[in-house]
Amino acid sequence: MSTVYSHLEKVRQKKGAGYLVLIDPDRKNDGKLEKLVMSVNHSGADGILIGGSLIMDSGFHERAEKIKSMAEVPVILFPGSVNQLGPHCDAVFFMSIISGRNPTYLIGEQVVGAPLVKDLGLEPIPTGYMIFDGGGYSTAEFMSGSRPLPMNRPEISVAHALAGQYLGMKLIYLEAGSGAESAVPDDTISAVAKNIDIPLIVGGGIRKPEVAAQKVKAGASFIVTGTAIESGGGGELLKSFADAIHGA
Ligand code: 1GP
Repeated sequence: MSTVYSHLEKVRQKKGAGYLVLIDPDRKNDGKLEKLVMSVNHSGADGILIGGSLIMDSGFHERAEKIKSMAEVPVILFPGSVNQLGPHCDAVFFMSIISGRNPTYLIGEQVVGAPLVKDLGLEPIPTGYMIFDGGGYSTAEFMSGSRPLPMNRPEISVAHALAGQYLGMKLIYLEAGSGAESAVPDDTISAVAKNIDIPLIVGGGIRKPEVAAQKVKAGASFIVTGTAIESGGGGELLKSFADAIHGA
């Protein structure tokens, strides 16, 4: 059976790296969803992530359904909490915040969510999530109550990513936080990429296609952008991101 994980692996093998666009199914994107998903469909991006650290109303699942119904690429749930689990996706990043020491986000939410993932028949993709200090107090950091990794100590990041791999994670996600002032630095990405054998996702604070390409050259297997699409960059910007990432 073809899985979303095998799709991601194929993208990585064929294109060198992939582009995932994050759409936050929050009320701030109400009324814009159709345009956002159409832009992604026509951009050459390899998948859509849906999720957010904090959702400000009860419309998450309705918007997720809308996104899934229009998407022409796989939709992966990137949940900020167990409340975001639902049927409107092809797979879920089954994440543990391995950079933190908060048991709720290391194993607590996962125990609550696992039976729901099974009941919904979702494909879980075990993902080691590592939050960095991107220069401000990010929502992900605040909501998870976890201390972020320093940007300037690559050896600490390598040790965490290796621990994630040895625990059986299938992906490692280096997160600077949505809208971060600074993206995860190239030397940290390359140190981690050289030491692990599983795909490496990098996101947070990547605003320009050339920066995305630089992160791929450093060793990222997938780039995530969220703010870029929400800030009105439109289809052209997404296409430039996809081209830069695939061409790097
Ligand atoms: C956040 O990594 C993603 O979880 C995307 O970040 O919104 O800064 O692109 P941006």
